[in-house]
Amino acid sequence: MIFHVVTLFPEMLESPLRESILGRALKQGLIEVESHNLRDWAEGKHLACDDAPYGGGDGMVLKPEPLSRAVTALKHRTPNAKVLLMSPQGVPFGQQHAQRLATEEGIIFLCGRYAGFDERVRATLVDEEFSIGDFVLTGGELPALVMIDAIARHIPGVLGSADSVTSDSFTDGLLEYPQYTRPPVFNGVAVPDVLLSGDHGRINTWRREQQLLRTMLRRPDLLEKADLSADDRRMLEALVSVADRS
Ligand code: 4GM
Repeated sequence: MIFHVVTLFPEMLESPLRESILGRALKQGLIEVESHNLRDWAEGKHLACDDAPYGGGDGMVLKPEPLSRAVTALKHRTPNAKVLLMSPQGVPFGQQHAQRLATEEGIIFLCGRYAGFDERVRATLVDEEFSIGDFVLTGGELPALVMIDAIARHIPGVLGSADSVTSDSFTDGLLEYPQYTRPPVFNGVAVPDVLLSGDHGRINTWRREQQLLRTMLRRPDLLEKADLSADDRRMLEALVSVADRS
C-alpha cells in the first residue's frame, strides 16, 4: 500500500512515520509513504497555491489547479489510488473506515490549510471526505498522519504478533477491559484477585463484564451498535440492574 500525501508542509509527515511500528513497516516495505509539496504543481511567478475567496471573507482558499495537477500526476503513478480529503465537514472517521481503506492499493491525501479548498476540488477530484473529530486544526497534515496510522495497522504484517489487531477496542464495538501488570499493589490499589487466580474461564468472563461496564458508563452510544452475544446481553442486564439499585 502506498500513501501519497499532498501538502504545503511535506516535512510535517517525516519523523512521526519513521518511528516505532510504522517505521518498521516502512523498512519492511509493507507500506510506502511519500509526501509531495503542492507547490511543485503551482504555476506563475509566485507559485501561488491559494487565493482570496470570491465574495470576500477571511483567509485564503486553496486553488483547484495545483491540486488537480497533483492528483493527475499521482494517479499516473498509482492508477487505482483513492483520493481523500480531511476537513471538519467530513464523515466521522472510524475503525470500520480504517479497515476498509487498508485493502486499497494506494491513497492520495489532500491536506488543506487556510479557509479550506475551492469547492470544485470536492466536486471533481475527491472520492471521500473525512473528519477525525469535531475540532478545527491548522491543517490536514495531522489528520492524514492519524488516518495513515489507523489504516496501516490493518495491513497484514504491520503489527507484530504481540500487538493483535483483532483484540483491539472497537473490533466488536466495545471499549477495552482494564489491564494490570506488576507490582500487585501500587499506590494502595491492588490488582483484582480474579487476574491472579489462573482460572482462564473466570478471567475471560470478568474481562467481558468489564468491557460491557466500561462501555455502558463511558460510551453508551457504542452499545447500540455493538456485536453482542446472548451472554453479553445477560451480563449487561445484570449490570444495568446493579446500576439501577444504586
Ligand atoms: C478547513 C477545510 C481536518 C480546514 C479543510 C482539517 C480539522 C480536521 C482544513 C481543511 C482541519 C478534522 C484544515 N481541521 N477535524 N484543518 O479532521 O483541510
